Amino acid sequence: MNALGIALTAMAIMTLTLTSADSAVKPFVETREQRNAKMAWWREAKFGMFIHWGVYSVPAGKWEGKDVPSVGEWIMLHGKIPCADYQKLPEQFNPTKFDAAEWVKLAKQAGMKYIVITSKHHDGFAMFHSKTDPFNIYDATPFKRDPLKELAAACAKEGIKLGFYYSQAQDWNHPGGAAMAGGHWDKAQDGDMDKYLQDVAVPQVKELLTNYGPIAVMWWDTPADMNQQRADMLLPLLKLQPGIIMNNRLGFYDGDFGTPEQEIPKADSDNDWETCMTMNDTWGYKSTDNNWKSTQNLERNLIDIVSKGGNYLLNVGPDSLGQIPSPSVDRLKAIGNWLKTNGEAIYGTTRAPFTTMMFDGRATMKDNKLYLFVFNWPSDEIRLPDLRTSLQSARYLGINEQVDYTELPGTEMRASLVIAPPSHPDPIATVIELTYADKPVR
Ligand code: JFZ
Repeated sequence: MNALGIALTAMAIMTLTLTSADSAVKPFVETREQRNAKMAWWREAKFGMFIHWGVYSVPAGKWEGKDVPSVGEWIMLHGKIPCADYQKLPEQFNPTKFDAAEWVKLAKQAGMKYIVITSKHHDGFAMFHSKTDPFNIYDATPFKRDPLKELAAACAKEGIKLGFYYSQAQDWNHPGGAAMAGGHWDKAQDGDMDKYLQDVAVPQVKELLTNYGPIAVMWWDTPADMNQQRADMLLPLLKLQPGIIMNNRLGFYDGDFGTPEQEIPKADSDNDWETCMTMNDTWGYKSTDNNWKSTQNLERNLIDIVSKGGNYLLNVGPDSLGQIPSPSVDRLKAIGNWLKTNGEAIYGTTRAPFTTMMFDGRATMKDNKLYLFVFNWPSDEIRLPDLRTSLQSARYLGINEQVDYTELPGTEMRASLVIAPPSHPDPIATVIELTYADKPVR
């Protein structure tokens, strides 16, 4: 098996542990009401921007002229790059095109309600002005700016929630930091993990939760070698941000939401979850990766996820100048455009009252409304299962046409519905809003 194969196997094993509701312990004591209040904005939001940005955007997938077969942000491990060599990269990192306001505007234009950005990935390089350690974008680069400060200000201005990704356990550039998929390869990495946590992770998370205003999400990652005692060093820091929610990758403890990665779970569940996904095949920028998913695919993923009760955290990987790749920008703008007319059927909705669809599409609901998303129309008509309430009206959200529908007589209040195709279906999904007398349940 090659390096990528090994990494993929390791990831497949991790999927099992990170997406299943295992025996993890609840990290917080809270009532159902407190939890619902805390999760309310996130459940309403549905769609967020993930940003993987770090000094790995400088090599951008290539080391000594050769392609390193891995995702961009894992280049140090898969290239077995010595710490001393990797630590020279920041000298070349000067993202003068970085514009926090532009990124936040793009997220907003895409219809995204929150941003989660890598504050420190597994390479140990802090993307903020950390007083803990000079291996950071302010002290170690010619850039001399703190992008997270700028992003926090721009988010506050535009009403976008901000979350931080922080690789708490895996750190290849600090002695004692954990490493997965092959372990350590440089003597400089030898050290004590508890000491690393005490000297690096704890003070840095404290900085992140103190110096950047309101932080909505803490997005931990790869809990290699974490145990209760280690998690307990970090968990209390969340008290610095009342109302903050965290994912399920701290280790030992359960999180507020699950993190299926690059996949949309099949089963519906009442738990909160967020699918994170790339638009091409890498999280961190890679100059050679042009395997972009289509707008239709990304948009239908959002619909699929929301219809199953989840959130979609869609990734961008800015380059070493601080630019979001233009194929990502184009797709985000197209998605936002579609959401302008169809967003009502997405934001603040919950999963559909039925799981088996009788047509090629999905459904969501909100109060007394049911939203149908028809991906592909059959030549004749689509049908809906019986619901325990009566239909009052039907309209298309995105197309200017009357819905041609017939209610089939059923028992009282249990009519099923037949809808004829519109003359101009939407290639992403034709959205129909059905208004009922009551909450549409089966
Ligand atoms: C992790 C990181 O290693 C990766 O670089 C990226 O940041 C991604 C969002 O998260 O990768 C993982 C973590 C968990 C699984 C797979 C990849 N998993 O549970 O399958």
